Amino acid sequence: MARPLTDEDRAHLERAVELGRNGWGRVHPNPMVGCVIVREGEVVGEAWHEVFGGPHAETLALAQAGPAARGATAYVSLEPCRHEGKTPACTRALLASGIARVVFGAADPGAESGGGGRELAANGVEAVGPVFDDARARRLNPAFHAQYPDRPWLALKLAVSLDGGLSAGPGRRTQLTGPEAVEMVHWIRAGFDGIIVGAETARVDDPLLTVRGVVEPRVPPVRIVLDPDATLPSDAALFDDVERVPVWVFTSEDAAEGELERLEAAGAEVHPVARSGAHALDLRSVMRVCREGGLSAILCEGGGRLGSSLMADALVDRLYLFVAPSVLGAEAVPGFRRWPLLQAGRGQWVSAQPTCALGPDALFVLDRQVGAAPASTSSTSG
Ligand code: AOF
Ligand code: ZN
Repeated sequence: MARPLTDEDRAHLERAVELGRNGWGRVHPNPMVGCVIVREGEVVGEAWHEVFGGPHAETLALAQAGPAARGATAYVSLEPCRHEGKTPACTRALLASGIARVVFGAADPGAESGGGGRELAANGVEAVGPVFDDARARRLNPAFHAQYPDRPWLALKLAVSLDGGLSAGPGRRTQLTGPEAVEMVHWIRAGFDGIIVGAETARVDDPLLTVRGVVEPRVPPVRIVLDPDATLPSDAALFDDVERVPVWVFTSEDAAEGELERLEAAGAEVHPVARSGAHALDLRSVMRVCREGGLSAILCEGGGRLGSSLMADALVDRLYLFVAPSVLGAEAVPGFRRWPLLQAGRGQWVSAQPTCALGPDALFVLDRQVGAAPASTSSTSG
């Protein structure tokens, strides 16, 4: 019979979650997982899943603990796997070590990897979990738990002024946030396998969209541009290091053949999809192609029109909302253009992480509550 969790148990489990976060950008599409081993109140092992394909958190923590694992408690942020994947099953390693008790946070939903808790219990280990409900599990490893068949898990990054503006005026690049927020954006990018922008943003900002921060992603995210009329210039900065980091350009199926060839010659992988209206692409088709192309988590970085369309189509799972303490005034491009639609029951947003101060700016991380997504409506891009 499993004992109820103490405050100490919960603190060790939270520490395991915190350790797991060190895997951001490195373990994707695997989940981030941390493990703490405690014997008689003393921590004898602490580790995390460090890189995709590498040893799991439990294996590394057990190696640290050595013989001290016998009779100890292992706290793991995810249910220990029971399958032989790229690495041996963690349930086997835990059983072999003589661990007496395992407390795990989230359930592993995998058909083969899941069920480790039951297997441990059947073999005489006191197994406690899942301690976290589905909502907490999704907040920690959203793309891993979402696994949508027809689209990637999608986050939208927005930086707005106090009065909700994106830039000082149409076609004007406005740097709203400070260097701390910019550094955070590079950290966020590292955990995604694609970064998507509209053609207007690609033209006006001429961004690189590469990751240039403290975390070097295991696989650099693909740069994706939605460009219905195939107008992205061949000398766009995106193409500078296209050999290292791919560029995908989505155009409409009726874009001029010569322009598609020009973009391919510049180094782009071109994906023609159906239009939605005169100036937009069908976003669901774009998402399907991304998913089929192996992207399980993508980050949209603008512009306002694309972000609003993704919101209107209920395709946004997470918002990274940066708010800068400036006022842009009446000429500003509004960040929340079509957001009133959300107020008609189109989604509830809940805080996924504590709000954080980044120099003068604030970052809110909000997740759409599962089950709050309505059917798709219109699509546009820009
Ligand atoms: C754990 N501990 O640290 C992680 C787990 O291909 P593999 O062998 O690396 O297995 C990947 C799967 O294992 C992954 O999809 C998830 O179900 C689980 N991840 N499990 O016990 C860990 N990273
Ligand atoms: Zn494992």
